[in-house]
Amino acid sequence: MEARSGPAVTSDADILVVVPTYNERDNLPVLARGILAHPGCRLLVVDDGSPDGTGAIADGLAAEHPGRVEVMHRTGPRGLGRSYVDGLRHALASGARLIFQMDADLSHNPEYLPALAAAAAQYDVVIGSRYLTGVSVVNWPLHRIFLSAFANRYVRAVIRVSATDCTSGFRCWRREALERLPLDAMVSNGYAFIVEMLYEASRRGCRIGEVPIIFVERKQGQSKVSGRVLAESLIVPWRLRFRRRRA
Ligand SMILES: Nc1nc2c(ncn2[C@@H]2O[C@H](COP(=O)(O)OP(=O)(O)OP(=O)(O)O)[C@@H](O)[C@H]2O)c(=O)[nH]1
Ligand SMILES: [Mg+2]
Repeated sequence: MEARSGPAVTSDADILVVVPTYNERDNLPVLARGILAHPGCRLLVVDDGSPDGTGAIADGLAAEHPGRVEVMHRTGPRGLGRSYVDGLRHALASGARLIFQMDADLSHNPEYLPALAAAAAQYDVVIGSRYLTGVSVVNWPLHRIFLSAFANRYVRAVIRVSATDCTSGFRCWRREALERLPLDAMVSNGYAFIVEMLYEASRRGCRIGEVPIIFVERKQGQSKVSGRVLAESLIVPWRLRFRRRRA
């Protein structure tokens, strides 16, 4: 992946990209190359003991790019939310000015990093949105498009956030905004964590911006989205709303 022209990410930008991985051995090296093509970017891989050896591949990348690639090897219960809590805490401790979250499966193209980083000059959090200009997804069957579009409308209505893509996992945070989130008190362990972060940011008055991205369905490896994960995604928005009302 080559960097497309766009606003420059300068070498002193101090950007850390946090990428949770579970069985992404074929995708991770390609993603890392795309991220490291931007001089100001570092990569933190948060691997959940992937049985396919993704953790060892990440260690190889860290050895190849000292100071630019770091790896957290998690043990104990796995989960996207849990991995993000650990990874984002580490990102804040590392002093990064901008902190990205993105998937490892090449659905999120690192070519968009500069555009999201540039928008973070005006917003506290910038979302890479699939729905800002119609529906920008590649290789999704029709039922998947409907499911995602429905999920987004549902989430927006329940948590009352106006962003077009509340479930996108491609985001850029200013560190001051991330510091305000209650990372220790999040209720979701899985994919709903993405929604919960946005809800908490919105409640705290963060300015939420969006940049259009084209999302490409994964070609290698398997999705980890299960029925349980989907159920959590339906329930968590309501939990958030009513928990806060009582609080
Ligand atoms: N550390 C960690 N990462 C995870 C876990 N589950 C998923 N991931 C990572 O989270 C990202 C998103 O997971 P996907 O399975 O692609 O989920 P998705 O993008 O919603 O679903 P697809 O569109 O079907 O790919 C990928 O980088 C996964 O490797 C987990 O339990 N722990
Ligand atoms: Mg995916």
